[in-house]
Order: sequence, then structure tokens, then C-alpha cells
Amino acid sequence: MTQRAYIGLGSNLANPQAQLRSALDALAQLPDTRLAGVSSFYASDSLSPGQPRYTNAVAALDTSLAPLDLLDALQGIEADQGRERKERWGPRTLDLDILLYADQVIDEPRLKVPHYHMHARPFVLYPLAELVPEDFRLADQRTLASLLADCPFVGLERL
Ligand code: A4P
Ligand code: MG
Repeated sequence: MTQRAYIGLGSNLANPQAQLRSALDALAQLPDTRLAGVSSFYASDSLSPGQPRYTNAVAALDTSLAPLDLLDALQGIEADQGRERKERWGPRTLDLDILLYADQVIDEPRLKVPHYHMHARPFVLYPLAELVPEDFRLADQRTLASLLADCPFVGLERL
């Protein structure tokens, strides 16, 4: 069955905008998957001090890949684009996070959905808001509008 998933894209190394564009091309070519929408790109300072600024975006996928198969596919794209996992939260050429997968709540060792921290990150919530209806709710019934109200558009630059 086809499900709607939202993917967070982030990069702060090696021409971040080009990294996001090639990641979007790769997402569009995933098996059993359609790239249904892409937000604007946004720049913001890294949450980890002393790192280059990030470029972030959100993509909507209609996919019949199961959540863990989708995670495998996303990690394959990260690896293809030269991602090296040296340190948690280290700078990266490409980070692909499954923000939401239909209205599922997933709590497995390799996969937590909704993505932890997404509820309070402007570089996730504002691009997501471009892709969903105004009355969009998360699985816990919180509306995106209420999350946005608690998450000011501060430090975010729409590119
Ligand atoms: N994993 C669990 N749940 C998920 C999920 N929903 N989607 C597991 C993707 N992966 C998920 O991820 C570590 C493990 O999380 C994976 O192996 C997977 O099994 P990772 O991408 O290797 O590690 P990470 O990204 O360094 O850690 P984390 O906690 O995902 O970091 P964040 O939260 O992504 O933070 N500042 C700005 N402005 N913009 C950014 O995008 N990103 C970070 C990294 C810091 N500061 C930032 C930004
Ligand atoms: Mg990540």
C-alpha cells in the first residue's frame, strides 16, 4: 500500500544546495516511490557550535517501501553522497531523516518516527508546513499550526 512519508534533508558540507538537489534526484528514483513535493530550501546556523551553516528542506514521498526499507534506501543515498559517520552531530554532506511515515508511531532500535526533535526545529517545521494542509495533525493529535506557534521563524533564511 502506498503511504505518504516526509523526509528531512540537511547538509552543511561540500556545496549544501547541490547536495540537496542530488539527494532529491536520488529520492525521485527510489523503487516503488514517487517524489510528491519539495519545500523551499532554508539556511540556518548549525545547532552544534562552530560548524558551517546548514541548508535544509523537506520532501514528500508516496512510497510502498516499508519504513525500515525506506531507511535503508535513505542511508544508501547518504553513503553515495560521501557521508562519513565519524561523530554524532558532526558536519555532514547529507543527512536524510524520516520525519513522518503516514500516521505511524515507530519505536525500533534503528528507527524512531516521528523523528525526535522535529517538533521544535524551525528548519523542519517551516519547510514541512509548505507541503501539508493547514489543519495537519501529527499522530499525537498536535496540529502543525500549534507546533509552529511555539517555534518562531528565528534564524531561518528562506533561499
Ligand atoms: N534513526 C532513528 N530514527 C531515525 C529517523 N526517523 N530517520 C537512526 C533517520 N534515521 C533515524 O543517524 C543516527 C541513527 O539514527 C541512524 O543510524 C538511524 O538508524 P545519523 O544520521 O547517523 O546521526 P546524526 O544525524 O548525526 O544524529 P541525529 O540525532 O539524527 O542528528 P540530527 O538530529 O539530525 O542533528 N542544524 C541545522 N541548522 N540543521 C540541521 O539539519 N542537524 C543536526 C544533526 C545538528 N544541527 C543542525 C542540523
Ligand atoms: Mg540523521
